[in-house]
Amino acid sequence: MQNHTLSRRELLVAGGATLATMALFNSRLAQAAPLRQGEVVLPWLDQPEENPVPEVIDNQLVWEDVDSWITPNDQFFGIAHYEWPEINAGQWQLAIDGLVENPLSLTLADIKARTRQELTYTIECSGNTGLPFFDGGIGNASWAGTPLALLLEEAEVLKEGSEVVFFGADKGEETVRDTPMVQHFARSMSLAEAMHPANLLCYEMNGEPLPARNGAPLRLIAPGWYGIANVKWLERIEIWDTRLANRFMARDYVTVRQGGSEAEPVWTESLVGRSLLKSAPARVIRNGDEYRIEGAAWGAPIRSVDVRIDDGPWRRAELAPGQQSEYTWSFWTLAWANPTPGEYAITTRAVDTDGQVQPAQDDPRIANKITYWESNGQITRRVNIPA
Ligand SMILES: Nc1nc2c(c(=O)[nH]1)N[C@H]1C(S)=C(S)[C@@H](COP(=O)(O)O)O[C@H]1N2
Ligand SMILES: [Mo]
Repeated sequence: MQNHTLSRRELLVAGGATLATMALFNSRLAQAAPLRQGEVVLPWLDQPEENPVPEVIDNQLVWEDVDSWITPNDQFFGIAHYEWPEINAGQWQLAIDGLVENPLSLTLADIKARTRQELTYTIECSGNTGLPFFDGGIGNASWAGTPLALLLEEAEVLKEGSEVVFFGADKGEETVRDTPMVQHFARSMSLAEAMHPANLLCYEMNGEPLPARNGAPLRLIAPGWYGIANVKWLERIEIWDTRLANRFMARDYVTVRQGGSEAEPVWTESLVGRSLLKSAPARVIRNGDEYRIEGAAWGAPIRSVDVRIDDGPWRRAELAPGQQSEYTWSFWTLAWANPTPGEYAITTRAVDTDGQVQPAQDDPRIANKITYWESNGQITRRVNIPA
């Protein structure tokens, strides 16, 4: 594990804040701390299946190992649909063109010379917990880069420009209506969405140069969105007057539901985009006869988290003290006094600041879903309390 003293970077961030905020931030890090003397983690009985697609999903988070609010880079998951490009940052340039008055071509040094902004954001793959081998597609990092909005302003988007299309350097073959073609990974969002001041063109992760796995030399960081929107290995940003309709906008990352009735089913297909309210038990910790359940909640600003053991009552967990951030997971704890030995099922549900409750597995939003993306239903994990 990394040590938990504040990094120089975090101190720089905190430098602008008040001392009180800083103390809160500090205590929040302290809350998600390594085990104390005599404490042991009980491994979950239900473990994810072996990953059949290691070339796509890399380095999943191991929930039992989560002991810091910031996920260290070497524990951060990575996704690549086509390939894992290794880009020579010295030769690399970012093009911003299409429906703009002033097309730009920028080196990494050009981008680093522009306004620097930092943001802590929890990124989750929309497929996470939707497949039996995939529950570690999430991590929380401090990202640094330059605001996307400033570069779009610099490029002077023409008035007919309405959509911002992000292209990665990674490419692969797709067959569309019987025509094989080579396509780059790409996603788009509306100009209004792209102009959100929190969006970053990011070159740094947790105070280190952005790792190759996570999109070096430059990636989009789009807080409030699922992972899919955060295009890595960025090469080109084009302004269009229409939506992108490629594999990642129109075929995959489309949630299909069957609603209506048996006699008259109504099918819907909707684009996966903004993140959804979610929580998960992370681990059960034993210290002598004392146990506690730790976990995380994310996807929306969190008001509270409830935990249920077997079919017992929902009990309110204690949120880790500190800044409530719109874009990061919140850690929580529930004390579990003297459970009798045996097997238990632990379920959690998050409530956001608007009072929305994370859906149960039998909620139609989850139960009607045919596809695996956006699986934000309540998660149950099983643990054995030893005799
Ligand atoms: N260029 C590119 N960007 C990409 C992807 C990709 O395959 N290629 N995968 C996306 C998906 S599905 C997710 S969940 C996030 C994961 O970000 P990470 O690999 O840094 O964890 O990257 C997104 N950005
Ligand atoms: Mo993803």
